[in-house]
Amino acid sequence: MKDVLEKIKAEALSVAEDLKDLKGLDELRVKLLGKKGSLTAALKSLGGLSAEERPAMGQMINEVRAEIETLLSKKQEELGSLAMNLALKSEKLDVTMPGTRPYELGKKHPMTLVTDELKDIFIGLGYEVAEGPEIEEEYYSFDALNTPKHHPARDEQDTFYVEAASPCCFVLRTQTSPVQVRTMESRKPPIKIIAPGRVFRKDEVDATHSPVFHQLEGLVVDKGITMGDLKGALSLFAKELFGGSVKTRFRPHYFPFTEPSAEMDVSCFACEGRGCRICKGSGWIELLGCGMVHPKVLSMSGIDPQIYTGFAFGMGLERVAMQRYNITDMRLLYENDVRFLKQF
Ligand code: 2NL
Repeated sequence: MKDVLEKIKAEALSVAEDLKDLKGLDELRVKLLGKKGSLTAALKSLGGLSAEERPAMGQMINEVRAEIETLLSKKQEELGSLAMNLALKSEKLDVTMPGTRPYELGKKHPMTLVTDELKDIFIGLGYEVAEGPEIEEEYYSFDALNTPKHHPARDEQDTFYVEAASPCCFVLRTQTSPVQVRTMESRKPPIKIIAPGRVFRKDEVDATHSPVFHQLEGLVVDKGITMGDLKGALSLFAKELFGGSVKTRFRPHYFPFTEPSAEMDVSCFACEGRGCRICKGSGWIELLGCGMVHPKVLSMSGIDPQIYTGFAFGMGLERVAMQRYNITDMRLLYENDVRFLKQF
């Protein structure tokens, strides 16, 4: 009996020594202490002993059981912390590591920036934004704007004509005015709109010209609109764009679609009117063309010039962008060089 117990103990020790995981430990526990385990078998065999031998042997078995239980629980602790350490190592997550790179965020093009800025200013002054086609009927581009057939602005030298198997002739619009003509045709005054968009002219590319550029025009038509409203609205716009201390002046000019017509200058933002390189010493920078809508233009679009009057204006957006961001060559705006674009 004693030998059997020694053997069980020795086996327990040697197997426990080599245990790698908790599963093996459970198997060992069943093998030794389980219902069919070796120690239980030893306990059962007590029945075959004499009454004198039994208590001593019983005590011995209990001692061995206690020893084995201590051994197993120690082993359980060891294996448990080993498993925990392994898990901690393999499932370690460093939250301070840089993440996977997201898509690089783009930037707005300087043309988009100025267009948005101007739109915001005019929306703030109560204007609606209108849009229209870039390929436009000759009628809306010229006739409806009091620019008759013989007018130099219709010269094929100045405009792209689009050949089309159609009764009317199409051109690439040279200004966004056709958008406003279409608005006058389709609605009754009061009309208060701006039309930003892409326009086309047969210009050679250089530092200040491009055959494709952008314009923003505006149109206000209502009863009793005067040149005073024009000057007030456009001076307010200039102050919003360049700051409250900017001055404006209106010089007489000629446009076929407005009468009277003017060009508006703003006092130079760089030298505040003293005269510098940017304003070429004059203290003023030309910003836009404007005027009172020609009565013929109103009546051609179905608005009675005896009842309604209006003013209109137009400006090149590339020029505004170049002034705003101190860009000296217009071509930079179209080349899409990321080194240039990421500065804005
Ligand atoms: C400029 C000048 C201008 C207009 C555009 C306009 C539109 C209608 C009727 C009358 Cl529907 N006028 N537009 C008026 C004056 C000037 O543009 O220098 N643009 C780049």
